[in-house]
Amino acid sequence: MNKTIGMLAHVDAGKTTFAEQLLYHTNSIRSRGRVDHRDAFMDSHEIEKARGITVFAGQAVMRYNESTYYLLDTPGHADFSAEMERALRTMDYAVVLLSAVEGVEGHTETVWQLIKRYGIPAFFFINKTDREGADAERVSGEIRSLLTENATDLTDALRIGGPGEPLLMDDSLKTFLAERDETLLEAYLEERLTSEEWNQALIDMIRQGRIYPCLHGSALLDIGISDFLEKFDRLTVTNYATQEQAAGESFAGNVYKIGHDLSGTRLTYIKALRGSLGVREFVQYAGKGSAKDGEKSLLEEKVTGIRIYNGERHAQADRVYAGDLFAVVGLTETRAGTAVGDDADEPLPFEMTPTLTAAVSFPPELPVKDALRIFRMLEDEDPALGVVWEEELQELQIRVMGAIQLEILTSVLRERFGLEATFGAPEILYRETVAAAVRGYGHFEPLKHYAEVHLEIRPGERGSGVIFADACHADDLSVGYRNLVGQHVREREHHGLLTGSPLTDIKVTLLTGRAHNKHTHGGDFREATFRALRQGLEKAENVLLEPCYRFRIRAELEHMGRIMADVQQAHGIFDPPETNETHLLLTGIAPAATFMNYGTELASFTRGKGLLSLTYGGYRPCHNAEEVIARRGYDKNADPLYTSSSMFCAKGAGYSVPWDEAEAAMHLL
Ligand SMILES: Nc1nc2c(ncn2[C@@H]2O[C@H](COP(=O)(O)OP(=O)(O)OP(=O)(O)O)[C@@H](O)[C@H]2O)c(=O)[nH]1
Ligand SMILES: [Mg+2]
Repeated sequence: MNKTIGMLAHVDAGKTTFAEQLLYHTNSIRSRGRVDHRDAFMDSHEIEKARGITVFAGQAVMRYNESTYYLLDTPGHADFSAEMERALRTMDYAVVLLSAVEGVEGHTETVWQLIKRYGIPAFFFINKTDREGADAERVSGEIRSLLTENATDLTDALRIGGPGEPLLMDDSLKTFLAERDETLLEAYLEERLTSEEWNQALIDMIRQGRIYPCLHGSALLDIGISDFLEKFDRLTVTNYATQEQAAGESFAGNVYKIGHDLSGTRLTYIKALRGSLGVREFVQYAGKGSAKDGEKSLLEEKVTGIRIYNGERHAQADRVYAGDLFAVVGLTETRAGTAVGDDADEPLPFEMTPTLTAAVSFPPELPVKDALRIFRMLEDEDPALGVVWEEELQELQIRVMGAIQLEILTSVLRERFGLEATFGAPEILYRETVAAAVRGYGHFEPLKHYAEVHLEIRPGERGSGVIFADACHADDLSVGYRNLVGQHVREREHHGLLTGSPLTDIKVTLLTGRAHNKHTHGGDFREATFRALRQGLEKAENVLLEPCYRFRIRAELEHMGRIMADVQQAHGIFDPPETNETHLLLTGIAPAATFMNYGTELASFTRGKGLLSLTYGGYRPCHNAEEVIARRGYDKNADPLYTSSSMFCAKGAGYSVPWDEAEAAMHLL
């Protein structure tokens, strides 16, 4: 049986140490490395060793009893949440680690929300029971009161019998299960279930996410690890087709990561969900352009190699099957988070999205195209990086989650590419949209050029980005030119008028346009489209948007007043607070700008007991738009990329018409 499992937790809970133990216990590695000694198998990158933290979701393979396990270790730092989320989505079962001293922490809550979002069954492991102040029972109580009522400790309540014999449950565990299942309750009261049947009920309830088993021990001192392994192995099942069955089915899988090996070979990491895939076979998937164009352009490419990664090393495979986790060579346009194969389901969009932007500086002697090539490669691996090259400003920008991510990027650039880059202070990534529909007109006609474009710009749904539609009559403009307008609308993120931030959540419709059969040249429609867009914005009510976080705050009741006042002060909004005798749960939405560092403040006045978990909450109208606009000092009339005026031609010479007169001068009505 193939099972993909992974470790998730707040930073430093012991994920990597725990993974190391599992590998050692299954004879997958000969000696136990240690994070503190810089020789942990899963923290194989230099940067990870040097800092003692996990940055990249590493993977390893182990065999235990009848099963093959693909083991994923994930980063615990919030700045690397996107990497964590990519790994999480491929897991059949998740293992959430907590420290028996610190208990549930802010990021544990974030991890937990994602586990629920993707419906992944999970186990808890309360680690570090060797430390002073450790209290597994208290932490298991915290899990129940803060995360899920359906968690139960199996360390003592479930005993391992002999090999092949069922696990033995004590009465408290049976009651716990029976309380959560009516048919089980009846059977329990009538005492008609065998041990095997109880085992099966437990397995099913875990798999359905109705029960979350909890175990405890010390990864560092190897306490409770073999117990965890045996119980975990017996209580988890997957139903991937057998190799014989899979061989007869068509292939489908999810891409969970893009990487490059040391020689620069592009790797597509795939989790196979159905069927099988062999070297030299072709796979079908939606190409890179698809996301931008809104329509699917299907690509078919040949698999030239398959690798099973285990730490830094890999083994070649000729064929892989449903449930396998592997890297494929030969695919050029795959993207993390998308499906490959025949009619595979498109996975959910990612939840973790950067809210900051930073400018990149690199040595002037490095040609821009070389710098761009490197950043495009990194963006290929981490699409959240959103690399933007502002040609006219000669500025490279990226999107990031936080300052630690920038530090790591600096090291990655130095070690992998020998590039000494520095980053400007990360700033909030604002965006702009329009409040109501407007029409924009653009005309471009210097001597021997010609293009005219009429657009409608209307507000779209939040989170929809920029959508293009073509409503132009075929008699007005040939399909080639109409497509060209669409391409220019989508080819880059367009600047808004207020701050020059990217436009979003708008629908741009081509109403009509005109070309000249002699004078229209390449580039003319780009000019006319950009001018039409800009002319429309001049007339529109422009709205500045800011990124927000969805927050969850857990704290003791006594802090309720202070916390609610703080949220209001930060221009956040909250749902009705939920309370029990001791604790408060407050959820809501707050601007990233005012709330991103609230965790530190909360920790200080709650003496470390208050928990803040932040996930991306989308864009909303900016709470201090005027202030931001003034601070940015963007001059809409001096943007080298855009102008809202149009060009007309008279007596053999082109002349410019300002936006507020251009509409009347258009050739088409
Ligand atoms: N006392 C004690 N220390 C532990 C235990 N498990 C891990 N540690 C220590 O805790 C620190 C963090 O351990 P890691 O395994 O790197 O934690 P992690 O969750 O992988 O951390 P990130 O990958 O950075 O999120 C290291 O110094 C470990 O030696 C344990 O059971 N007991
Ligand atoms: Mg780690």
